[in-house]
Amino acid sequence: MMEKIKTSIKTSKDKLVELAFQNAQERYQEYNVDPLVAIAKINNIPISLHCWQGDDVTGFEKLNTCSCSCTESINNLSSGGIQATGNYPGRAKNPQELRMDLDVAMKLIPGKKRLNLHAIYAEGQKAERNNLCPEHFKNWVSWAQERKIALDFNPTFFAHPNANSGFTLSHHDNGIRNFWIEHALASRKIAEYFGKKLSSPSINNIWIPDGYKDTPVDRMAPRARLKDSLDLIFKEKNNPQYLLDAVESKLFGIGSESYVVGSHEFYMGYAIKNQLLLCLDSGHFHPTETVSDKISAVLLYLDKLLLHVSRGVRWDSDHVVTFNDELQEIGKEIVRNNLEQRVHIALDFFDASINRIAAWVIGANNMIKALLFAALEPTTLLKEYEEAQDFTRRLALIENLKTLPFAAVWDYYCLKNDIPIGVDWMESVVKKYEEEVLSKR
Ligand code: RNT
Ligand code: ZN
Repeated sequence: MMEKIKTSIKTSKDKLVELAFQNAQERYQEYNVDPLVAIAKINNIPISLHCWQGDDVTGFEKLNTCSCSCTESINNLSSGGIQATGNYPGRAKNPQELRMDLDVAMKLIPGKKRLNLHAIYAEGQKAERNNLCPEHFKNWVSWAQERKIALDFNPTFFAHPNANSGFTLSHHDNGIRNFWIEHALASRKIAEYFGKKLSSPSINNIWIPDGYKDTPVDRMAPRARLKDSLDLIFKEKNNPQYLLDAVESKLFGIGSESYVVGSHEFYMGYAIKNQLLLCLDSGHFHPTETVSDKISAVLLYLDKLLLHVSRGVRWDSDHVVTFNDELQEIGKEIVRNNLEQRVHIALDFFDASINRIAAWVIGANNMIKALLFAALEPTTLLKEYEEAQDFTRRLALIENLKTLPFAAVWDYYCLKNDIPIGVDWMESVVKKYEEEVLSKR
C-alpha cells in the first residue's frame, strides 16, 4: 500500500515537472534558446569528482600491508596546509567503502563523470610514495571500467614525514627533493596507465604545499629548486593521448601564509613556457580575484586548463561549491566560448561537517547547474547588445535571465536521468544510506 502511494505521488510530480518544462521551453523560445539543445550540450561535459571528499583527504596508506613498521602512522601528520574540518559520522575508512559511497553519489549526479584520485588512495602492498606503481591502482581501474568512467590523478606531497618541514619539490636537501621528484615521476606513470586503460587522457596535477609561515629572506632559491625539479619531472614528454600534465598554484596556506614557492606567477610562467595545463583553483586567489576572469586570458597562451572548482570562505577553506555568482560566471566562460574541450572541470572541496555524499551531490550538481544555466543564455543577442554598446539592454536581459524558469529545465534533466527531483534524493537515497550504512561504520 505504502509503495503504491509513493509511486502515485512520484508520478504526479513527474507530470508537474514535464508541464513546467513545456512552459519553460516556450519562455526560452522567446530568446531563440532551445532547452533540449542546452541539455544535450552540457550532458557531455565531464566533471571530475574528487575522491577525497569521501574520507576527509585521509587516504588508505596505513591500511596497506607492510612487512615492517616503517611508515605505520603516516596519516595524521602535517597535512600541508589543507584541512577538512568537522566530524560528521560515516567517513569512508577503506577503498570498498569509498567506492560504495561514490556509487551512491554518482547515481544522483547527471551527465558525464570522471573520478579524480590522489596517490594516498593506493591499495595493496605498502610502497613508499616514490615506488608507487599502476598495480596499486588496479582496483580503481576495474571499478572505473565497470562504470565506463575515466580517471584523473594527483601525486600527494603532504601528510608524509618527508613533507614535515613544509617543503617538498623545493626542499634544500637533495635527498628529500629527489624522493618527491621520484614520486611525481611515478605518478605520471600511473596517470598514463589510467589513460591507456580507460581510453581517455588522464590529468596528473601537481600541487605542493611548499612555503614559509613568516617572511623569508631568500624567495628566489626555493623557486629555482622547484623549477629544476619540474624540469626533471617533465623531461620525458607526455603522450597527450594518455597523459596531460597540470600544475596548481596557491596564494597562501596554513603554515605558508607569507610565502608560497609555487605562486600563480611561478606556475603561469612555467606552464606557458612548457605548454603544460595550468590548474586554477577557485580558492587559491585573493578573495576579490576570480578564476572566471582568468580563463580567457590564460587560454590565449595555453591549449588547455584544469579547474579546481572550490569555494573559499575568507580563505582557501574548500567549502562545498554553491550556485553563486562566481560559479555561474565560470560556467558562462566555458559554455559561451565553447571551451568544453579545453577546460577540464574538476572539483576540490572537503567538508567533514555534513553528510559527505550529500556534499558531493550538492557541489557537483551546482557545477552542472552553472553549465546548464550558461547553455540557456541567448549569448548571441547579449553580444549584439555589447557590440552596439547598449549596456542598458545587456544588463536588463542578464538580470531577467536569472528569473526565467531555469529550475524547470534542471528538474526535467534530473527526471530524464532518474534522479529524484529537488531534494527528494535526500530522504529516499542519502538519509536512507546514512541510516543503513554510514551510521554503522
Ligand atoms: C590544496 C590544493 C590541492 C588539494 C588536493 C587535495 O590547496 O587545492 O588541489 O586540495 O590536492
Ligand atoms: Zn586544488
